[in-house]
Amino acid sequence: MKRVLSGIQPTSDSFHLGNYLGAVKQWVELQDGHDAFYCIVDLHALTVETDPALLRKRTLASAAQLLALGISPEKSTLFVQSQVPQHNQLGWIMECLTGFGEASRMTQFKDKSSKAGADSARVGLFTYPMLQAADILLYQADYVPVGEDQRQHIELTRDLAGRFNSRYGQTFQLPEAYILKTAAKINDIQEPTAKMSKSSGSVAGVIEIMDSPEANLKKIKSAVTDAGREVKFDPIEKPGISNLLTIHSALSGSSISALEGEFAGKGYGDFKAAVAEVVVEYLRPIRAAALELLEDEKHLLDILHQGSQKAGAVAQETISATYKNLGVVL
Ligand code: ATP
Ligand code: LTN
Repeated sequence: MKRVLSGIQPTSDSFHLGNYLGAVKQWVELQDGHDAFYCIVDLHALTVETDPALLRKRTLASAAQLLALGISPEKSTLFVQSQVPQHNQLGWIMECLTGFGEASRMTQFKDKSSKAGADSARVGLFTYPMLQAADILLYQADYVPVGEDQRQHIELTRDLAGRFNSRYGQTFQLPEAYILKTAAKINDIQEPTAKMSKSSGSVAGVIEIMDSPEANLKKIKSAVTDAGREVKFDPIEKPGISNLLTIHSALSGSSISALEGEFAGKGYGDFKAAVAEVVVEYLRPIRAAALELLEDEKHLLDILHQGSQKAGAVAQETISATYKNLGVVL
């Protein structure tokens, strides 16, 4: 069976529709027929200022949401990064393989460090992609389901794996990014040329899974639209409407062209009301399931501990092989 690995940061109380459509929806689909590992990457979340009580709360909330969205602990291994210390061990080795210039070209680092102000950005933000490479290579993953913004990090991971293999002997599987064309980038609904994001963007532009149905209804009805009045997919001229078409299509399963036909001759208001209905009804049972899961903390912790044990066993095999090939005395 092919291996799949992906990760998500517990940096917010709620995942958003971009996280779900760009990544987690594919995680759920790939559970069938693949050996899947899904990781809540709490160490990555430390690259921004964190509060201990919030980190704990958000890690548990992430687990509850992933389960509510359809990740099954029977089908896949769901775990917490910090509970598997081999991630730090391989992370260091990846840092020692990466060039300073190579790391400086990572666009996520450039974006996030410029927002923080170059001097206050953390060193951990700079080495973030090397820890991510370790996450992936530890599990010998074939596929990494992510949104478009992560493509460069997966390319770096492949480069590092190839470099290690050619210097020290075959050790790592070269992973492939698994990115859907249709939902690779969901945009902010208030600023439809920017990515919907947990850490930036206005609250009004981000559709959160844990938001109340009423709040999401209101947000979508106030989404920014474009000039003209035709509901047509045109990301350059009509970024707002195109983003809403993408969201509707991904959740309802109707094709974009069928939706264009359905709303021909109707105004933006009718269209936004329909998008709101689809989103709110899709998310309603998911939010309820997540809230219910959050009431039993022990059950969530049990699932995560079991996952971390399974993950740790696989990770240890890779670390042993890596150390042996490096010449570390064992
Ligand atoms: P931040 O904006 O704080 O970096 P994030 O919202 O990008 O956070 P992550 O935990 O970094 O969330 O990402 C989890 C997964 O969701 C990744 O695979 C990422 O590519 C995907 N993703 C995030 N935002 C979007 C989006 N707007 N459209 C599609 N996929 C997305
Ligand atoms: N960098 C990713 C989160 C992430 C990840 C991973 C994704 C950390 N480790 C391993 C895939 C595989 C992000 O910012 N979205």
